[in-house]
Amino acid sequence: MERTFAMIKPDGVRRGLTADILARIQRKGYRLVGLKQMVISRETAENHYAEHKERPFFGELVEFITGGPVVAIALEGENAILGWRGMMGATNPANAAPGSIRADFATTTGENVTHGSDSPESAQRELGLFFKAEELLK
Ligand code: DAT
Ligand code: MG
Repeated sequence: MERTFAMIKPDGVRRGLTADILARIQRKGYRLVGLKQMVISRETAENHYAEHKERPFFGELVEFITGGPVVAIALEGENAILGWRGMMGATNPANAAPGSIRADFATTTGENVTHGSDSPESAQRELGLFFKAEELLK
């Protein structure tokens, strides 16, 4: 069993896609072990996306991700890290596999509806950044 951090980004929440995305996760068979709606602080956003600090889009990325409520999700399941990345599709929706969330719901890289940790190390770091231990099911 593996845990990963998933997020419905502000564009997804604003556009009313929360229920659809949660339904996909549940149909897949992942267990929701943490779930909350929140507005991300600038500090948490800069920490979450620290690997992109030097990229030209970093400022816009932080503005975007702090610009409205998100849904923070802790998922559990077999191979959940890669499995959830697969369900999301490629970062650029133009390259996302047909039927993936980003292919179905997004048109631009900057506003691509969902986030998912990309490795066991990222998953552990991001789950710790967004959830207190007592907010996660055992
Ligand atoms: P992913 O979200 O698929 O893990 P990433 O970690 O490379 O992708 O980038 C994080 C987010 O930053 C991505 O979801 C959207 C934004 N982003 C990435 N590359 C971008 C670009 N070239 N222009 C604008 N935004 C970009
Ligand atoms: Mg990433």
